[in-house]
Amino acid sequence: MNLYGHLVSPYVARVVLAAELKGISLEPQPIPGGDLKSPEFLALNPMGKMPALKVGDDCIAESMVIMDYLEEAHPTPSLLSQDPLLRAKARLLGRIVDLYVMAATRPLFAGLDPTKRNETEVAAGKDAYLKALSQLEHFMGSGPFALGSTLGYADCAMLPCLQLMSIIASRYDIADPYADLPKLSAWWHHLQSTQPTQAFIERYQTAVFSFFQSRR
Ligand SMILES: N[C@@H](CCC(=O)N[C@@H](CS)C(=O)NCC(=O)O)C(=O)O
Repeated sequence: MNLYGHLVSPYVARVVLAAELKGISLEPQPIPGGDLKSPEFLALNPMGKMPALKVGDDCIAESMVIMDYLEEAHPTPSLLSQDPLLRAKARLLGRIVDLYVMAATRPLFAGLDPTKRNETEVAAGKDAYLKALSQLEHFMGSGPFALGSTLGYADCAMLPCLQLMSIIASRYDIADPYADLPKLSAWWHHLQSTQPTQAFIERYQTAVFSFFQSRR
């Protein structure tokens, strides 16, 4: 298997973390053709986005689908509960992150460049981000991980996206996005103080900071 993409993408990073928890070494490889829109890469993945997972002669896209593939192709250790409702909740938390936390906050990414900042859109983006976090909080379990006592699928789906968004939010004076969200707050503190997530958080932070540095 080959995972194409760069760790700075939270969608790539969640797959890397899920693979690590399964004991599979899946380090991101350079994009074929050197670019997401190169003919070589588009022939493999016409979505033109990272990650893409090459399996034999085939290739699949979409990070949560790739996580589901890893779960089914390498069932042990499982990152999902045996309980169908908890499995659904794990996917729901990932879906909320993708559809609401990440998608609704595009203006915050765009606004990092002050010349492109639209204050009205940024204000709406901040509101959408905080609202989506409270929706996520609603569906989380009682801890210490996203859905109980085991680090799993939901934690992988959430962690890099929320970490990246909190770094970006800090540029907009949101010092603690989880201040009024006790479950998310406890979850974030727990992941920072336990392995293997502590090491992963440090690794991901390094990738994000060096990406920002390279854009200066
Ligand atoms: N829904 C996709 C999102 C992937 C995505 O948007 N990746 C970004 C990098 S963080 C990308 O490749 N963007 C390039 C583009 O949209 O042209 C997934 O979960 O894999």
